[in-house]
Amino acid sequence: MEVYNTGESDLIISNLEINGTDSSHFTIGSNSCIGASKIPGELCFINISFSPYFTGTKTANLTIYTNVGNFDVPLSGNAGNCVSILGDINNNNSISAFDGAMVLQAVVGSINLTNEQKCAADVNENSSISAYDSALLLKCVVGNCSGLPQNFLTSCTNHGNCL
Ligand SMILES: [Ca+2]
Ligand SMILES: [Ca+2]
Repeated sequence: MEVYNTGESDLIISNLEINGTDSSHFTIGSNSCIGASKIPGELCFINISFSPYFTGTKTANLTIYTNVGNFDVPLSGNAGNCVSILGDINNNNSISAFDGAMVLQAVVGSINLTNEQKCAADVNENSSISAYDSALLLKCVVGNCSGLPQNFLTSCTNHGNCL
C-alpha cells in the first residue's frame, strides 16, 4: 500500500502496528515509511502479507503512528478453504482418535500446530480451536454423526466413520 503525505508539513511515521480480531493472519513486510521524513506530496510504501490459517473472511487494522496523529487503515482478506482435510490433523487421509488427541494437545499448549493443521483442527470453522472441536472429532470417530457441522460431516463421510 502507498502512504501519501497530503498535508502541508513534513510527515514522520514512527511505527506501524497490526491489531484487531484477526491480526495474527496479517504481517508487515518491507516498508519505506518508518523513520523517514516525508515532505508534502511525497509517498512511501508498506507491504502487508496475508497468511490465513482458518477459513472465511479475516479483518484487522493497520495503525500508522505519525507526528500528526495515528491513522487506522482497515485490512481484510478472504481465506477460502483449507488445503488440508477438515479433521485430519496429521494429514494421513483418515480421521481417527489420534487426530482428536492432537487437537486436545494443541488446546492445552503441549504441541504447536502448523497453519495447515490449525485449519484442519477447526472442525466447526469458528476460527478458534477448542475442546469442542476435539469432541466433534471423536463423535465422527465413533460414528455418532448427528449434529456435526455440514462441512465436517462431508469430511467425516469421506475420511472417517460417518456414512
Ligand atoms: Ca489423521
Ligand atoms: Ca472451532
